[in-house]
Amino acid sequence: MAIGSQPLPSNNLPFIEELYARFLEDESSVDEAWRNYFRGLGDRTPPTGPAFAPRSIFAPRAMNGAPASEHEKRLAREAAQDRVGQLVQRYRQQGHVFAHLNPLQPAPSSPVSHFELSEFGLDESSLDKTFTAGGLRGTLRELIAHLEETYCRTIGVELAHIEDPEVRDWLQTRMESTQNHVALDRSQQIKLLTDLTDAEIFEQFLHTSFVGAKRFSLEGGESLIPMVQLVIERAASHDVEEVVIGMAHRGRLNVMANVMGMPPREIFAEFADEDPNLYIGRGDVKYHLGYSNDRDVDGKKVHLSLSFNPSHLEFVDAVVAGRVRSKQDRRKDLERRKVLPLLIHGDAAFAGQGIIAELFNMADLPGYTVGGTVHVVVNNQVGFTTDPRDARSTRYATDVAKMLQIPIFHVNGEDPESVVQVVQLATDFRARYGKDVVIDLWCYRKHGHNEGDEPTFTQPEMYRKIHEHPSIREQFVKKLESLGQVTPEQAEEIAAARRKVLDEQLAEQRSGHKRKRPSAMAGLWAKYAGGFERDTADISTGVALPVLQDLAAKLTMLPPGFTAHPKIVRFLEQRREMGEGKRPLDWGMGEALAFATLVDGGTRIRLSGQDCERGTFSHRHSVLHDYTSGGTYTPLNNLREGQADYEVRNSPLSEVSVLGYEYGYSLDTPDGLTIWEAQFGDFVNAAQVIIDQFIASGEDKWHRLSGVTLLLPHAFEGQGPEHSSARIARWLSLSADDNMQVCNATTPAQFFHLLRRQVLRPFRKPLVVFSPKSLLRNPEAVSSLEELATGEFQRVIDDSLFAAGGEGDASKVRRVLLCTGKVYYELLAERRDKKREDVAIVRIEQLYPNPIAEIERTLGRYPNMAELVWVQEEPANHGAWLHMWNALVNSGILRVPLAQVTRPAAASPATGSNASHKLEQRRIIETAFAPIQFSSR
Ligand SMILES: Cc1ncc(C[n+]2csc(CCOP(=O)(O)OP(=O)(O)O)c2C)c(N)n1
Ligand SMILES: [Mg+2]
Repeated sequence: MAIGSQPLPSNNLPFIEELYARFLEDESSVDEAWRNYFRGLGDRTPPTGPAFAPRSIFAPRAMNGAPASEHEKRLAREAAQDRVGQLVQRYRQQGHVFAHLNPLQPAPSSPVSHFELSEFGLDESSLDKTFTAGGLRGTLRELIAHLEETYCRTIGVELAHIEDPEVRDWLQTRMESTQNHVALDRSQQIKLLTDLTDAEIFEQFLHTSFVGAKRFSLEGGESLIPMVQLVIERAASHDVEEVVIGMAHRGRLNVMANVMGMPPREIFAEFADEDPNLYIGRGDVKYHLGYSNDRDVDGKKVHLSLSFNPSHLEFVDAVVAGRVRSKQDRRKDLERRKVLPLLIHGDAAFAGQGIIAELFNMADLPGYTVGGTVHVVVNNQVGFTTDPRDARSTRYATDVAKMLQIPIFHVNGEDPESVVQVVQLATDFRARYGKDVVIDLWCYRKHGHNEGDEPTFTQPEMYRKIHEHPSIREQFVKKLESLGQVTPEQAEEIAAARRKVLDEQLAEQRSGHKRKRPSAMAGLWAKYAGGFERDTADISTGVALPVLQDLAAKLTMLPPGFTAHPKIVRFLEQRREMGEGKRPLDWGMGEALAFATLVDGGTRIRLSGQDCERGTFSHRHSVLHDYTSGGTYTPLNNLREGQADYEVRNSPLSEVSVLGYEYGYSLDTPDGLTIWEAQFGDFVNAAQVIIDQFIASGEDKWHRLSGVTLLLPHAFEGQGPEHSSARIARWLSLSADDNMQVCNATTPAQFFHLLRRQVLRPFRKPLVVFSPKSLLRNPEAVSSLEELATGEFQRVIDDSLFAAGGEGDASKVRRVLLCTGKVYYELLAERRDKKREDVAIVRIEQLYPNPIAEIERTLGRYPNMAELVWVQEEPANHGAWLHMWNALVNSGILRVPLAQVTRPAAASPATGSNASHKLEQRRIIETAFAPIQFSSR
């Protein structure tokens, strides 16, 4: 019926007519599916008549002169027609509910109709009448059979939430014109069988060769392997040149061996784990490692990267997205077609982890889109020991994806042909619309959560079925046998060939092959270094005065006809005066000149964070808005032809996904400055997993470097417990092995040099900056242009009163106050008030890596120092005190007693009362200058 008699989606008539007109002019201008359809129409006359007739929502009026009975008959016919239309719609919208998705349930014997005819006012008497509805034409019986086959077989599709009729039509046409079948030739069938065999044999081989070792077997979900292969192949046909894959534990080793092309002997060497000295305190487990390789797909090269991944489920997704965006930007692939992110999820994690919703929210944002991600949920219907009933409130594990206007395909993983069909639909959808797409791959988990786990404690019934269940490969072999495509001997040959390869690889490994974890330091990264800071020379980060003056002038010019906000006019005027040397530079100008000199010198910058275009504290104004037209202008992107890009993006209101994204961006941008700014530093703990699992430990675990830079506004200014502290102590407790740089600059010049140092040194480490709030406008926290023109970032700043050229006499100093950040200016004011020339104030601008040598050198300049006092405004357990105490004591440089002045240790970082804050702050400043009882005396 339907195909032979040309089913026609008619619910978007103008669209179809336009397509048809285009087809008549030039056949190649329309999609293949439409081309075939229109060709089938035959005589090339524009279609008219019932199939194209728009349906009226009004009942037609009686025609003049027509006999009443004719009119009534016609009304009845039209009413029945409408009811059939509703039935067609219902299949399209809800057919998935009846699809046979769960391989552990028997396939239903095909019913006539899953929907009750009576619900639509129809009955069996209509079954053999002909209808035209929803673009389909045939008897009701034929229509139902057609729709059952398309929507209720082993593919269930959700598209009712998609508002755009063109998108729904495209999907419906693709599915209904084939009844969601795909014709596979023998070579494709053999390829599928080979992939399934590779997947199964690999797990069996590990099972017997490394008994009891954890591998998170893919068995029960082997279809993942052909599915991923097909995504890559289909993507290559759409000219995708790179695929970045993010996935968790389940089946990861299988993907490494059978998709990524990692030699199995390398995986076996990881299992053997023979050298206990190799990774003491370092490295990661084998099912977290990354890998990359080139694949040849029909003569096209596709580069594959599997991102390393922590145990924390789903967080890598944000990192993959950022990596993809960086790769696209580097290729200038602004249509975002050439690099494809492929994320493989678990059913429980996908439904449970909130970062999934955050990422879907980012999917279409101009600053974050990656042109669509292909998501595959390996839905084994269990999460560790937890049933879906206890794991989610939704029907499907994928329901969160319905927040986007994208199709969700559910497929029974035991129907390889359907697996091929959904991969084609999904990958073509991404290529056509540049949006995400989700495949929910229904399968089961043959063993427990890992190989040492007993699943029948908690899922006895399910596992009774699983134990009796033939593998996907066995079932597919049977099917191919019945089709006469393969003999049992041929199927066994494929398996034997695979076993032979694995045997050889194991023999190689056992005969002394040493594991070679791939180096992450090739290609783009070859020029950069991690390791220890002491191994990297400092470089001068000054910029010649005339260049600074020229850039300052360009930063403050507006294009002709641009009307700036009156306050912005004044802001630019002040910045111009700073550039002309008529005014000292404030913090914002220090930052703007750091950015300007970098992009002018060819270094790309990406800055993202909540409201960072203007800046939370209105100090940045990177993007200017025309006061009359609303147009925008970004001075940092208009410095000169050929400059590097300055990309600044207001982010969605999320920390964890955005920081993960920017970290990912930094992984593929060693030659650029990638910055994430928190609204207030206090909120950074919403991204704690990205900090602990990636930023702090990525180099240790995976030897992957990142220069991601975090700006975390921090200081005690009476704004309460959640607007005061970026929790310095926590950052310092994560600091070891020179894993990151933790800094607290106090002048615009220092910030300027710090930002430039971050990208101009070949040393790549994450940088955490406790950035200021009140200092942004403190008239003392200023610098001169000359300070930007010469020198470098100073890890420790000596007291200028006693430094060369200062008025003080260092020999009179008895007490040295060590501090970091904004409290310095308060201590300075107090010393001025108290006229205390016996107290020096030394600023620690780099808290980690510990600048012990610089501290020792600085303290050595005070020959009569008798007391060393660490002063901080944070409670004792929240600031740098414990870390500094530990570092100073262990360094052995202390010659005098050390004391601390801090707020008392506290559960919450700051008081909610402004008055209490002021009293506490006063006490700190006063105590810093008062006699102190040294406990060590
Ligand atoms: C954020 C996080 N919480 C908890 C865990 C512990 N954990 C590891 S695997 C797992 C179950 C995952 O289930 P699912 O997502 O369905 O994947 P499957 O193992 O079934 O493939 C859990 C809870 C984790 N790794 N990460
Ligand atoms: Mg699961």
